[in-house]
Amino acid sequence: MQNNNYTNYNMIKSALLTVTILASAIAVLSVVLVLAATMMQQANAQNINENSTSQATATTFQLTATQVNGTYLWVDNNSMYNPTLMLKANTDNTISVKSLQNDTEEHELVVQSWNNQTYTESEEIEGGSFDEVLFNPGNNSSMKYHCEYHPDTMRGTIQVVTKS
Ligand SMILES: [Cu+2]
Repeated sequence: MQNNNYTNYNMIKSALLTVTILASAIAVLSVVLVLAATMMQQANAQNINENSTSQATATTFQLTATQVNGTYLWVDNNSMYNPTLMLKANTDNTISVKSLQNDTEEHELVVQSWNNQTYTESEEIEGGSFDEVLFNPGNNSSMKYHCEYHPDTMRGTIQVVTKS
């Protein structure tokens, strides 16, 4: 009788211990998860901030000639089609143009004033080739760009940003 009680007591004790350990483990795990989620949110917020600042002060731009439903467009690294390029004033900006491997059409970037004066143009690109244009927009506030061969669809605006 005494022994039985003792065994029962031990069983209850170990059961309680198991429940306590499990509960603590779950508590620790949820704290870790909440912390991880908070840290990821902070990292994301930081990334967004970094992106918007780097965009305002960027001097390197990437345009790829791409086709969407049979229409040629320029696309940047953020999947923006015919993006507005925020070039830095009085600075040498680099505009890289790239064509896709399977693209047999030729493309050529042309940067112009609003009254069609050509400031600069790239080499012709096709079939995966690329070119880089170094361009200083001076003090102009805005201008435009297009593709020599697809001027109606591969076209966009250039904003010249003075802040550093
Ligand atoms: Cu083109």
